[in-house]
Amino acid sequence: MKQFLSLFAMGAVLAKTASAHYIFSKLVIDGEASADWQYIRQTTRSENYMPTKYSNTFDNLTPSDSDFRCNLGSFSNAAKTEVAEVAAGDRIAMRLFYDGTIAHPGPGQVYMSKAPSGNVQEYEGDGEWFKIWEKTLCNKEGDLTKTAWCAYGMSEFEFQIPDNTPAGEYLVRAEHVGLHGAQSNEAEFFYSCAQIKVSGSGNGIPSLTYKIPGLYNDSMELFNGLNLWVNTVDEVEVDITKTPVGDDVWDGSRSSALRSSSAAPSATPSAGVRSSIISSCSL
Ligand SMILES: [Cu+2]
Repeated sequence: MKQFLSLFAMGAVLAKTASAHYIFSKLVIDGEASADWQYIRQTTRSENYMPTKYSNTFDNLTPSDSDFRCNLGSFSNAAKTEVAEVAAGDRIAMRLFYDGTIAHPGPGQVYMSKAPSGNVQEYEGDGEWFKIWEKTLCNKEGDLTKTAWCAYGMSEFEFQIPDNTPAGEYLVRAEHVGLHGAQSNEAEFFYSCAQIKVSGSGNGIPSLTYKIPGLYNDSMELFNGLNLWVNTVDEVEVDITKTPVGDDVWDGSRSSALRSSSAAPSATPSAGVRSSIISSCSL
């Protein structure tokens, strides 16, 4: 009976791995992985590893919804999700459920957002987000449908909390976007949020911030129109630059220069412009 059960459990794991889908569930601090959902808000989806898409959706969830912040229903689990203590400058990682690996081509990024009240367990993520990590094309001669992308094959995203990050409680949102269905508006977004408390005496100010939802829309060719089997690497790079994926990451400084494409009096010009483009898909 025991053997039967373990074979059954193995089969379940294999079935999930075979779906090629994934979600970040573990936080890694000092090389030690947490339990699943200990520090990362668990989604309430029945199949938690399924992607969020603009069309042909699962659970009716799209990147235009407020649950695009930390995944469907996850705010209902915020209070029971622990808050990990880290210092500004620490390197940490967010690791995939079932020790899966990323099996889709596309960029990976990590965003942070400070809980205005000081308590991240009560924070819905409706404030300002800034980007601290980005991986796009690492091997431009490689296969655009696979290994050309840095994140392809990764089992975790490892990143540094910028040195000058002000102390406080934050959501940390890791995201991978599979672009293999972008030609039919079916880019796949995989993401979830950790809850952390940053210590230190940092006084940096992120130079470019975004709202979620709002930072992406399906007028962006990268997510809707790009065809990895047809387009050239140069075309992919142009499409990247027209989205937040192409924006510089915040390095922790107080006065990092705004990107030329978003040079304007407001601190968040491109986010504002982006959120004014109304998605044509609002399933
Ligand atoms: Cu997929």
